[in-house]
Amino acid sequence: MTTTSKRHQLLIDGKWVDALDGATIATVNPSTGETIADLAAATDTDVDLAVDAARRAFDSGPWRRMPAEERARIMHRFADLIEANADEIALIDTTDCGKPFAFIRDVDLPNMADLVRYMAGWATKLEGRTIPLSRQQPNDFLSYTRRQPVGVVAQVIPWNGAALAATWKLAPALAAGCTVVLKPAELASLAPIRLAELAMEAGFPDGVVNVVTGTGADAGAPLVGHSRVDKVAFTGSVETGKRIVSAAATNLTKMTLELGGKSPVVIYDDADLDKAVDGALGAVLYAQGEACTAGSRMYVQRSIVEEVQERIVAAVPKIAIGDSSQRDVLVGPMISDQQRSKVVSFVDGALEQGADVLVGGATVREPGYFLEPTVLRGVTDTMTVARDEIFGPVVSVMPFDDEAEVIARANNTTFGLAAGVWTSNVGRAHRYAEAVNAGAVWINCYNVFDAALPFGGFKHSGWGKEMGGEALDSYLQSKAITVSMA
Ligand code: TXE
Repeated sequence: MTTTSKRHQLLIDGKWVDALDGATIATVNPSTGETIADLAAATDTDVDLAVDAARRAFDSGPWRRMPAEERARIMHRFADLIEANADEIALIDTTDCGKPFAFIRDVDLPNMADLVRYMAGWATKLEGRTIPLSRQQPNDFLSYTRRQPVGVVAQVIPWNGAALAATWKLAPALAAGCTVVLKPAELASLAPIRLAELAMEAGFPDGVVNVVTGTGADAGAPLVGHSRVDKVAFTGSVETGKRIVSAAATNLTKMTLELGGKSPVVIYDDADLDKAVDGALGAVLYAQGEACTAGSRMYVQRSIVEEVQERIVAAVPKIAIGDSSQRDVLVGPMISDQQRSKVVSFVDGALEQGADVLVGGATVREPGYFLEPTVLRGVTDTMTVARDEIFGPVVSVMPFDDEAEVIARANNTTFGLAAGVWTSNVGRAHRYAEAVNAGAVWINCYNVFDAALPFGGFKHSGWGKEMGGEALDSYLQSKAITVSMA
């Protein structure tokens, strides 16, 4: 523990408390390797208390019963507080998870405030329908639907962009009238904790937002398998996602999942190459590749491969790598030494299989967990580096010849989260968008997110959506009510 260490607690029923057994885990700044705080390490008994608090707040508390306008007003106050504390939240998050400050402050924070306000707007518009019964006279029965919150929600989030992940989860759940137990990742819990403090300040009633920090095994597993939880919302790896689906199956808990990706980015020979090369590098290097949308397969039309590679070789050394809290840094550290080793092993594996490094590849600046942006060539679609999620600043440049071929190769993956294409041919761009199996498609751009735009994957990339009206649907259930008018 350093002198700057701080000890953080669990939020249960509106109070900040230690774990019952007093256990803590250290959290580290990946830019320096230094311990920056100690987190309360929850276990099943703490999780029980948090779920009980959320249960009480849902079953008998004021949250779901208050007029929707009041719920919206508290959410608007929360959004105001997020905005007022944006610099601080961004600094906490970058120091904890290594995502560059500029991306968190200038991209994530505005989106977070927008999303809380967008969802606050929905709180007053959760309308049902009146449905005429098809075999009855119009005046025999009146049938209508009401939309009601699903109940207590367990939300388990990862470490990459923890402030954003927490907000994507909290905002729709709260707007719907659910109560929440949030389990941040053990590697990056500080920004979610700060957000929870702001939520309390905004005036959410006790027990509506609860936070249990701790490991996946000790805090996450008992939470997602809990019999008094009505829905689980998870973002993280496919492996953990599958484990959570199995754990929740016993109670038939409802589930949404935002899992990994292996997103293809296609550059046609008619693309504006200044924008395309910049955009395609940004697609994979955003947050040093620790992003679920990372465009780690770059398909380049054969006639321009040489030129694109020359541009990449010229561009990559100019990218600022360093301490993620510095405003001009674009590539920060990997979250941990273990994550960096995992990414390096993808590169080593590709080299053993016959690929070579076009540019980058070195680990840099000990003691932080830095890795140079790394561009590979000579990669084939069957190599592990082209098939598995890397979650690091590594991309493979792969030539293609024609449209049918590149669409088939883009879709030759178990994932389906995102896809990009750069071309000046409008028809070709829309044909790609139609054919590619991905929940988000970006044409001549990448990683454009908006509070109103649903985001979520096909295939092994997940179930359900974040943001947009569709995110709200998974926190609501509709009830059909029929009245005899006889
Ligand atoms: O993820 P996990 P990890 C990928 C990425 C990374 C790898 C491992 O490739 O290298 O996953 O990262 C909680 N029950 N992604 O181990 O395990 C855990 O505490 C309930 C991609 O950090 O998925 C954390 O809060 N919860 C991904 C959260 O799950 C459990 C983002 C995510 O951890 C649990 C993150 C359990 N049994 C990693 N086990 C993306 N694409 O966005 C763990 N957790």
